[in-house]
Amino acid sequence: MKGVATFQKLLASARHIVILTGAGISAESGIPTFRGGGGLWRTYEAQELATPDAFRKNPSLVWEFYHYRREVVAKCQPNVGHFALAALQRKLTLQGKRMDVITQNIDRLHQAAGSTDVVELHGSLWLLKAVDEPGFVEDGVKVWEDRSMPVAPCFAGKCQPDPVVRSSDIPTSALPHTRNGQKLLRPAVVWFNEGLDPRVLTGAYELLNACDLLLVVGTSSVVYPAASFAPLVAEAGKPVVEVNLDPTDHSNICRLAFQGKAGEVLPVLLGVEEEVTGLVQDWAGKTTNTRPPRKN
Ligand code: BJW
Repeated sequence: MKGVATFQKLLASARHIVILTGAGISAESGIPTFRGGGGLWRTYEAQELATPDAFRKNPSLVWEFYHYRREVVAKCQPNVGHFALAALQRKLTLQGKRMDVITQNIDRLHQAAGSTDVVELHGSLWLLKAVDEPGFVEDGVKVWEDRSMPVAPCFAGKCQPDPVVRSSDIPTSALPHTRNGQKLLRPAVVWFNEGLDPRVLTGAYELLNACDLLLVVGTSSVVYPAASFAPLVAEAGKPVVEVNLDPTDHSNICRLAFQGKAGEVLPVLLGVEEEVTGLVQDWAGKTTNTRPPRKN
């Protein structure tokens, strides 16, 4: 792959590397991207449903969309691309360097692969919050990661992507509510026309200002504010490198742009092929040991 040696020189001289990821890194895990083929659910594009207006108009439809995605993501595993980033973070930390992952994804597959302190710009599919209120649902001590399936009985058998189905019109009272039943809950993700959590965004800018190398993986770089991150770093005179299946609007501001699947490019580019093999084997061992016994 042309440019690998140049990238590895940049990597070797960097003290603080930031990785910005988008839906493309999870594509090889089987999670559809937003703007590629397969981004439609029923006949809707994500942009039509991922808005506070859409939720206000039809909370049942928007919840069905997110519940379907919870079902898809729950069955997915981190892929080689996620493992390569986790392996690099571990390796750099041992060398006394720093690496941070800022992701636009809500699937938590970076964390599943072993990445730590991941900045989730757009929230998480596994957290819930009350409508029009700050903060997440907690269990009294900490934020509650809710992976229950279905998250409410009303969704059982209802969230299929079949384009003939429009909305199941589930009564709002049956949708997920706070324990006292008073407040309607929603997925704790950031929709279009909603501000990002200011603490999360400030944290991301601090990392971008401090880093000396930005690697952008699997994002079309069209959704703001994340779309402004690469230009910000490039304008500061620091190298930006892209890994994407296709060229993007930002390829021209990148010092290097690698075209290909993240799972194929990253292990070689980051020089972590051996470590990735180890992490994949560990994962396979863990999932084999924890798989419930088959019923037959
Ligand atoms: C592979 C691969 C493989 C495939 N290997 N690569 C300034 C200018 C213009 C507009 C705005 C602006 N500032 C704000 C806005 C409005 C809006 C916005 O950006 N609109 C644009 C569409 C123009 N932004 C907002 O509303 C944000 N809020 C905000 O800024 O608040 C202040 C404000 C409010 C109102 C007005 C003005 C200011 C919030 C944005 C929230 C985005 N939320 C979503 C949904 C999250 C929950 C959910 O998942 O349902 O986040 S939208 C969706 O897009 C999701 C993603 O995180 C995000 C980015 O998509 P991503 O990850 O890039 O995916 P794709 O599909 O686009 O690209 C995948 C890429 O992977 C492709 O390039 C493939 O080639 C590649 N790929 N397979 C490597 N194997």
